[in-house]
Amino acid sequence: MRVELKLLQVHGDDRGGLISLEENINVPFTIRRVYYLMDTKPGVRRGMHAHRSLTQMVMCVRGRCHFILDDGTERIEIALQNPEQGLIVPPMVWREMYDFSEDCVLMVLADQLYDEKDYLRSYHEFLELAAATRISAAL
Ligand code: T46
Repeated sequence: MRVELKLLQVHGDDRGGLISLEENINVPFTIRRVYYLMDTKPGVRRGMHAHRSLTQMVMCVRGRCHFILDDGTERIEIALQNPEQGLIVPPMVWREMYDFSEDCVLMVLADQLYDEKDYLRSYHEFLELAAATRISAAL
C-alpha cells in the first residue's frame, strides 16, 4: 500500500504544543487547498470514494477517527488518534472514514483544487480502473 503515516514534529514549550506544516518540507507537495470535516454525526461513514489524481495529507487536529484504505489489491485500517499523525493518501486509493469521535476535526491538505470529476464514487469503477492501471504499468 502506497499510503504513508508520518509522525509530525511537535514544537512548543510549557505553554503548550504547536505543529507546523510546510509545503514541500514536511508536506510532500504544493498545497492548493485546505478543508476540514467536522460535526460528523454518530455512526456515519464518510469518504467512500477514491481520487483519480489528487494527493492529500490528512490530520485529526482534534479527536479521533478510523480510515479504511484500499488500493484495489490490499485493504488496511488506520486509526488517527492525535494531531501528530499525518496520513499521506496518494491517488487511486479508496477511502472510508468511520468511528468519528464527537469532537473530531479532520483537516485535509490537497495538491489540487476541488474538482468533482477527480472523484471515483463507485467502488466497482474504482476496482476496474485500478486493475487497468496495474496492467498498463506492468507492460
Ligand atoms: C476526502 C475525504 C477525506 C466542496 O464543495 N469543496 C471541497 O473542497 C470538498 C472536499 C467538498 N465539497 C463539497 C462536495 C459535497 O457536496 O462538500 C460536500 C461534501 O463532500 P464529500 O461528500 O466528498 O465529503 P467526504 O467527507 O465524503 O470526503 C471528503 C473529501 O471530499 C475527500 O476529498 O478524501 O473528505
